[in-house]
Amino acid sequence: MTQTILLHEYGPSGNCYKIRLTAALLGIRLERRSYDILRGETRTPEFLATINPNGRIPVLQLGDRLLPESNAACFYLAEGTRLVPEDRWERADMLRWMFWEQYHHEPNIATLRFWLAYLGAERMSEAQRAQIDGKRAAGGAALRLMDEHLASRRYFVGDRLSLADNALNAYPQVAEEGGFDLAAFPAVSAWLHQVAAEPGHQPIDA
Ligand SMILES: N[C@@H](CCC(=O)N[C@@H](CS)C(=O)NCC(=O)O)C(=O)O
Repeated sequence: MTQTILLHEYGPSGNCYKIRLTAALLGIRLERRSYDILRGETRTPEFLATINPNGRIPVLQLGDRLLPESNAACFYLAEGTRLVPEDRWERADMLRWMFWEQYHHEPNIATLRFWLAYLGAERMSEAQRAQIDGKRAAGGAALRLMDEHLASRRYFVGDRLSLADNALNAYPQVAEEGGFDLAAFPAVSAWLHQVAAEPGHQPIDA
């Protein structure tokens, strides 16, 4: 790809990291533009009108085309590469894990991390405080399901790294910031180390 690819992002976000990780593993260069979500920089009229009407990062930009949603952006970068299985069933299975990540994993593990480690007790609303226990239980269930899946496999899909591993690799790296103890999930911990050893891999806080 010769065209400049710009990532609109917030550095600590795991959703943004997934895209940086995909690019790093594939040797794709990304330009980066940062927004402070704690200061509402993705909610300004200008951002909503010109970058993403949904008021969130990440957004991948190529020329005047804009692609929100982390997993769609990863797929754009990786289609036709070793990170997307050639086998039709495995490709669908990869998507299954990426959809699962967005519905069962990220809304619990990432949200709790954001509330506890970034928003902090003073800025948390009553409604958010009331959801902490539920998110901790649901995030623990998601990590347990991953742990059971990985107990007998090296990768989420087939026998090689795919976008499913990328998508699920972000938030477990920092799950302890959300109060999750990774020691309880040994297969997830081993898989995190294994993915971290992939050539080109960068940690979330690089
Ligand atoms: N489903 C979206 C989630 C995007 C998202 O929730 N982004 C958060 C940061 S990780 C955000 O921009 N929050 C700022 C806000 O909601 O104002 C994706 O996967 O990209």
